[in-house]
Amino acid sequence: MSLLNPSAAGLLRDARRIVVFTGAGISAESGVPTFRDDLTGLWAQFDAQRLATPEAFHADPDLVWGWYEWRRARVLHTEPNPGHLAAAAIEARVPGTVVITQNVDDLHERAGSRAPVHLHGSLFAPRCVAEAAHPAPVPELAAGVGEGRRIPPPRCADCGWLVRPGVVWFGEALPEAALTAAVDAAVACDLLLTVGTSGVVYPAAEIPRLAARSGATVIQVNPEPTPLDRVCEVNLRGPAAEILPALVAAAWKEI
Ligand code: BV8
Repeated sequence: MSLLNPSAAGLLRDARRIVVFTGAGISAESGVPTFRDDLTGLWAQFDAQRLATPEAFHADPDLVWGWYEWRRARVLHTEPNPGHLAAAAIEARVPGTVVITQNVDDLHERAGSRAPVHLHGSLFAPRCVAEAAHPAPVPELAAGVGEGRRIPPPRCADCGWLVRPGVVWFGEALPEAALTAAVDAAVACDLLLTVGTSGVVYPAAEIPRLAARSGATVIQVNPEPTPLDRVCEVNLRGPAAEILPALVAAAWKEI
């Protein structure tokens, strides 16, 4: 049942078990393109969804590794924005808050979030193609990576196979521990903030829906409507870097 004129700040202030669920939109104002932003330069001719697959990597490892290194370079040259900082502020204020992200950047960590749950892996966790148990060192960025170029991936020091990005590609299973932690947090929470996601990639997109089914209140922060509108109690239309800090200030300034 919708609360009449719910006060999002009041909902946040009164919540005891909070999940902050984020997608590429929370990193947009740090200058990191969202997953659906048109790709530029060398990647302009490709569709992200087709590049983010094992098939694409096996067909052209240098192209796909070059794309991920280009993305990693962009993340290294940017900073967390007030949206990431607000998520960390909620964590600091409400013990037990869980940040769950679909993003592969490290901006939540750099904003102070203790242990974000990475449903789709990380740009900073390369690993052996053959053996997930063979983590690989994060390499130095190759010369010219910023312009977007093909870069041959390194080789695994343990077995000599190619090293791949430590992300979850389309058609790959999510890391079991991360998915279990996300599901447990969604079922247990009383408030879930879904921030900057199109809510169309599964099974991650199921998390806000699961929280709603489990009785939590869901608040969405996104400039655009998404399929998650229908499970949200409150839709805050606008950019995360503006809305989230204002929400946190309103929630706890009122005390
Ligand atoms: C799997 C890592 C099975 C890589 C990514 C039903 C159930 C299960 C699976 C499926 C299913 N139906 C279809 C599938 C298959 C597929 C899928 O969901 N396809 C979609 C396209 C329909 N799912 C999979 O393949 C998953 N695996 O199911 O495996 C399996 C099981 C067992 C054994 C073997 C196999 C794996 C999916 C993971 C793919 N990897 N990322 C990389 O980053 O390169 S997904 C990638 O896209 C992101 O991580 C994210 O999760 C997803 C969507 O991106 P968003 O974060 O939402 O970003 P997006 O650009 O879409 O939207 C940005 C939003 O921000 C917008 O709404 C915009 O309005 C908003 N915004 C913009 N600016 C701002 C803002 N918001 C706030 N402030 C702003 N300033």
